[in-house]
Amino acid sequence: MRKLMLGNEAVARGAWEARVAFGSGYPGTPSTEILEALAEHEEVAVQWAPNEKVGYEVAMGVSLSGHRALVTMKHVGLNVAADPFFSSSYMGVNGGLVVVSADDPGMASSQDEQDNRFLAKAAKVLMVEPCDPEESRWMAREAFALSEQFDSPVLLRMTTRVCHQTGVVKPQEREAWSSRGYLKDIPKNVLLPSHSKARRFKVEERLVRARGLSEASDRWNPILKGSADIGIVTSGVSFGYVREAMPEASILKLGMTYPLPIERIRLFASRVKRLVVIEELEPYIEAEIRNAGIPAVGRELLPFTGELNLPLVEEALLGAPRHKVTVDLGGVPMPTRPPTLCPGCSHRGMFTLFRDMKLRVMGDIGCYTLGALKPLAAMDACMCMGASVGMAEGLEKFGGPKEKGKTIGVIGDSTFFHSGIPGLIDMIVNRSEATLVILDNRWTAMTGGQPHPGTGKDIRGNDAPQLNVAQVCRALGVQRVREVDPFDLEATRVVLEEELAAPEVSVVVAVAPCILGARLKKGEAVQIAIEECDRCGACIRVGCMGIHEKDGFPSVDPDLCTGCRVCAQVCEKGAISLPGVGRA
Ligand SMILES: Cc1ncc(C[n+]2csc(CCOP(=O)(O)OP(=O)(O)O)c2C)c(N)n1
Repeated sequence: MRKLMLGNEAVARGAWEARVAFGSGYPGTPSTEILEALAEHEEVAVQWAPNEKVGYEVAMGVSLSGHRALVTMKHVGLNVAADPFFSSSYMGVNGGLVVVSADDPGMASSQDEQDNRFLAKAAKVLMVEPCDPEESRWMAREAFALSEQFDSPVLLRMTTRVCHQTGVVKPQEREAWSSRGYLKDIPKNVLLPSHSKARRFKVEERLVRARGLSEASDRWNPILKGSADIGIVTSGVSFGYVREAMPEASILKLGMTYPLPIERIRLFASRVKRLVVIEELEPYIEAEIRNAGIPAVGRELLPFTGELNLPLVEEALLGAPRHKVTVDLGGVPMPTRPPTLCPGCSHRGMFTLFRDMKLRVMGDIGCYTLGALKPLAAMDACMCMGASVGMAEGLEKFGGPKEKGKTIGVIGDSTFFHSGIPGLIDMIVNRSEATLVILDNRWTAMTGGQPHPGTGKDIRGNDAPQLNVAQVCRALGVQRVREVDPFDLEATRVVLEEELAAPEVSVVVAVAPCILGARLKKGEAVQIAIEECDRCGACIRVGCMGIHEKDGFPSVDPDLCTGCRVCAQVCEKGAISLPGVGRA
């Protein structure tokens, strides 16, 4: 039987075939669909974690129980989980543990382009890299056995194009595998320095054994014999481009990229006139090859940033591209679709206020990061998940007396549960006077509407325990916690002003569900009394697709407008209203 599957779905399928008992992770493009697909198998326990570190640690506990576990995340998620990732390398596993890192070359939806192959090497964890959905299936499946064979977590390194390509997969029967049972082993599992020193040698021993497999395996690291004029070493999605650009070449396709089979590469190199390495992002493989004294080129032929594609690889190998990446819309230019908050988004009013109140806004990652874009332009910084809280604390402390009461941190609710809480604790105990706004829209909206601890749903949509953001803040010790309706601009402004003026840490929780996540019915569109409009443009500057300028006047698109009335509230002339409700 064959099936069309997304790379991410194929990973879930492979894990299921390997009888994985448990899957965890935190959403993040391009990894999110893996757990969602795994959750379709009722017999597997699947859950979202509040962050990647916790997801990793729960999976590690499952592994200790003797069962197989999968944990998924995007590349920057592995930074969050780096502590258990590095340490678990010393502990090893009981039931197989497979860690998916979905890297994002080209930064389609990420703040950086880090190449996590270096993290596998730094942590001394085995790494495999599929090139398409069928490989994603079988590599995910086999990675569990590898993990047990070498007593190591295995990093399944995906990239955007592998995660999100659809291809033919050959699903197999499930393995006959059952739990190994819990094994108490204190010297192995309690990482006291004295134990770790012994484990350190075990790590090296296992890498020697794993290198042996990597060197010998035609399955993991196949050689495709071709012309002796050129030999290409490649891995992951780049393999597809190489095959298409130069089908006649000899190719060493690396599926296991840590440990690298350096003697296999040396032998391959000795049989060709010229060795070229085609890999996306950093020269990870190439550097190892050159370090081993094997002459090779690669980096100088390729761009140092972004995804590869067929024309780029053709240019590198043939001197000029033979294909172009084009989308033929029959002569019609491709419309641009700049990212923007949805009509009816509960974040828009808050950012309109931030802008109009001229606040210094330390932002965070989520849909609301779009508040940094024009016409709102109401976010001054955004670094990584959870950072808004600490950065607001730091900036407020040293922002200067004239800016007192002007610094605000803004964070989404999923991000608050992910990594905002320790920052808030820091604010409390270090006597910060900054104000934190938590945008409590009840969903992890940015990544497609996954539930989080404040949603009250689990990954399968069943009811789940629900944490209340304001209660959590009060329980931590914040004395000033206020809840507001972010669609009521005036009331929210008053609360913001009061909390910014307070000489102690304060939290404002903006409670309004995500219109998409909560599947809210679109309300009736607002209407404009054009004769009262003085064309000041305030309504356009809320940055909503539902209202735009036409012939010098604002015009409402009734199909998009949800009737949220943010534009109505900024209209000083009172020219915008909901039918039957009267003016704002
Ligand atoms: C460490 C890390 N993990 C995951 C992501 C992907 N990601 C970006 S924002 C976000 C959460 C957004 O949810 P929330 O804070 O509730 O804001 P919303 O999008 O709902 O407005 C996620 C999961 C990331 N950027 N970094």
